Amino acid sequence: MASHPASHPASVPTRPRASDSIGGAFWMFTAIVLGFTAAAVGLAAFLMWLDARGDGQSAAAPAAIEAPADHHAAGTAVHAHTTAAGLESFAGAAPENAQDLAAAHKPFPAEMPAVQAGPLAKFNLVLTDRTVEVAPGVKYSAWAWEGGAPGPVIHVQKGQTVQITLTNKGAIPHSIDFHAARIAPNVAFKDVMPGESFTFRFKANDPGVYMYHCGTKPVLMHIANGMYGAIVVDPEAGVLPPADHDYVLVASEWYLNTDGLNAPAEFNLTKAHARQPDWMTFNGYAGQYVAHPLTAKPGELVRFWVVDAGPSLDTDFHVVGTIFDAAYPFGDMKPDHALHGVQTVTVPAGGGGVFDVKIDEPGLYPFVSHAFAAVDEGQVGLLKVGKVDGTMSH
Ligand SMILES: [Cu+2]
Repeated sequence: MASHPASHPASVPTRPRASDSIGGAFWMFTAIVLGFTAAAVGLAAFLMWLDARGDGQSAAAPAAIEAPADHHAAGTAVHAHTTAAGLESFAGAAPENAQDLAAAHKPFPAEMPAVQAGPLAKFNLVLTDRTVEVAPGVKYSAWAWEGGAPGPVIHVQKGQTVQITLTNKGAIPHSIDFHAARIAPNVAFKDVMPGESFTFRFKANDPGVYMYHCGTKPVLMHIANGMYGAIVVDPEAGVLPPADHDYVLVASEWYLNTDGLNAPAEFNLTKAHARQPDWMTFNGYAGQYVAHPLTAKPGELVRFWVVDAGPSLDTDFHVVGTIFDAAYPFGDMKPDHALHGVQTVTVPAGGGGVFDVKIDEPGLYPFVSHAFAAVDEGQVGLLKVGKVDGTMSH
């Protein structure tokens, strides 16, 4: 695809208009949903974008990454070279049947599961080495969970005791670090050997939405390989206005050593250090909620519980076409700390945030990381409000 001839922007007809300058990948995914007969429009923009990225590749580039010892002489120019990196990007790689694969993909369930009854909530988490798909037709050799990446959403009530049993079916030691816990890490987050299980408990006293992840070294690699998930700790009843829909989104990046189209790609440490992902996703798969939108009825309160698993990039959460009625930055759930009427809120790597929207007008409302490279790399979904002509029924 990188050899696709460059197209002039003027050759792209009837590019859809929107309040945001939305990238090629977004329109490719959107085209699937909206049923544009001109799906090629999005694809053409997408290929142009790929070509632009391809221009940055050169044999000389790796030398630029090896920064010279004389930092004063290097100045900002070398820095710019480093961030441009010249690393080979596989962003946007897609087989010819990508649209069919996107439609056939079973999306990660974003709906928050129910809380278990009683004072003790028990969860079994099983780690395993498995191939996952991170985008249509793009396979990745992950260290993940039995269901893929992210791991299952854990939902508890403030005051519950949480019992975690971690079973390691992988080939190397792993562990689990719960950001919602106040507990000695050397005791609870210790390495679990292959074939073994480990159980620990903590009391969920702090409401919010938190990351959990493998904390075994090198942590960057264990997280980038898929070993993360979200835990929601509900505040006491009555603290938050009741939501009609609770959707959990785990943002993350994928760093690939190949395009993953023929054989599974593996982790690329150089790209991870350069923070140059190939794909960025909500719940592990590029654009899955574009092909399979989340839904609400007009006027309903939709609450997004967002975790950014990283491993390294922030998520600038934004819903196109509306404004947050309430935002709980960093997952601070105290109502008098909430923000109102704000457009975009950063969710830091390793952090969370909670966002309420109430949309009256039927339509398709994209939710994105408004750091727009993330959108081109797959961190985009749709909230379908009410009945929208020309979209799938669900
Ligand atoms: Cu691990």
